[in-house]
Amino acid sequence: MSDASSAHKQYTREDLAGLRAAVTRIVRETPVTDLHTHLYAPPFGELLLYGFDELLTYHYLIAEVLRATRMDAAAYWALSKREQANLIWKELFLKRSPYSEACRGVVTVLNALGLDLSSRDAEAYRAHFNDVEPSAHIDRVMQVANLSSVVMTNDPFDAIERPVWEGGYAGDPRFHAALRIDPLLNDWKGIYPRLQGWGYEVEPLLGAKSIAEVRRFLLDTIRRMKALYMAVSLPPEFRYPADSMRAKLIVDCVAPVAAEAGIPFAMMIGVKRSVNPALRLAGDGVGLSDVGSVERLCAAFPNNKFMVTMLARENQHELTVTARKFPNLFLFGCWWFLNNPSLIEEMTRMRLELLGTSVVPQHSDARVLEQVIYKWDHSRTILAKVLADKYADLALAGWTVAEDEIQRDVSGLLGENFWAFLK
Ligand code: RAT
Ligand code: ZN
Repeated sequence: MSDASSAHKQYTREDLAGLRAAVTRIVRETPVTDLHTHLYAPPFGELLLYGFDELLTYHYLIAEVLRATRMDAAAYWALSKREQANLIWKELFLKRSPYSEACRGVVTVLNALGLDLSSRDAEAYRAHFNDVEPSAHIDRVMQVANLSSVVMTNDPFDAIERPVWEGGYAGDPRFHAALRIDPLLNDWKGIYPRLQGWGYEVEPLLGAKSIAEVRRFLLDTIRRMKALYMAVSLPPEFRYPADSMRAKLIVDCVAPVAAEAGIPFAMMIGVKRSVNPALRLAGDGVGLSDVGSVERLCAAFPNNKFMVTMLARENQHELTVTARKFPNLFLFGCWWFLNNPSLIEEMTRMRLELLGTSVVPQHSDARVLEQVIYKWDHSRTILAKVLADKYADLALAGWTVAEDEIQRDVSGLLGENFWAFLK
């Protein structure tokens, strides 16, 4: 940590190497709020995934092994989890070099946890996680990754989650909640009978009474979860305005509730679900989305806050320009297929150039606990590189850059900007 004197250290064009070293150190040492993950606090039981077999069977790696081997997906799913992990280890780490981003992630994690990579011994790696106690393991992993807290993805329709919330879950300061409403917005026909079953008087056609009841359901759930935001993933065809049940639900229910509760509505746009259903979770694809719809929503609901990330690289420039026009639009993360070094660097550079400090450049989307180690390690390296270039450009332009100013900016980019947007 910097001491009081170094906090005020000033860098000019005479010491660009010192400036770069300071940026790198500060980006490494600043704790992160990870604003979108699929990790869960211990009371959610089996929803919290961790350990070697889970790391190896990440759906990103499933897609890669099925491609590398051209094996039948059904044959893969017939294997036990342990056999799947062993297959992936053999095919993607032993028979080939693991330089894809998802493979390299496993290497970074094993290395950071002190395992001997030269042995390439899957059994030894597996054994490392055998007797971990989940809560202590979470502490250790968060410490290695330097995270202060993570945001979960909480589905009120999930059969495992629901009883935890209903059973008076006490909360855990390491984990915040986010109310995920994909089923509501993407499958109204399947969902309204369940709302009816829970005592909400909704009808298929969404009249005035139903609208009030969906709002009541959302508000009840936000309050119970203490959700920081509501979120949905949307297909490339998502349009606003539109003559669809989804658009009606957003306009009549989600937006008013978000405004009333004072929380943002996060839209993750551009996923084509199940383009290859045989791959299950690994079978989703990407498509070009409509930034104009985001623009129109931000304009139509100036008192609402929107968080947006888009999946297609080709949407990023237009989306970033749109964020310049709407202070109620907050961009976050390099989502899923964009979470690769070349694309993270391109996007981060562009966002810092167009949006200055007002963005959160990354989230982990970790599905397995230890993944936060590699996702943040790899992203911090890129953020430090891009930021160092930006400060060096400033110093060359004649600005002096103070270390405490760098710290302020990095704290914002790694989480404080998100907390400020929530206020
Ligand atoms: O990034 C992923 O792992 C995807 O499978 C999804 O979880 C996506 O991030 C989502 O939240 O829908
Ligand atoms: Zn996700």
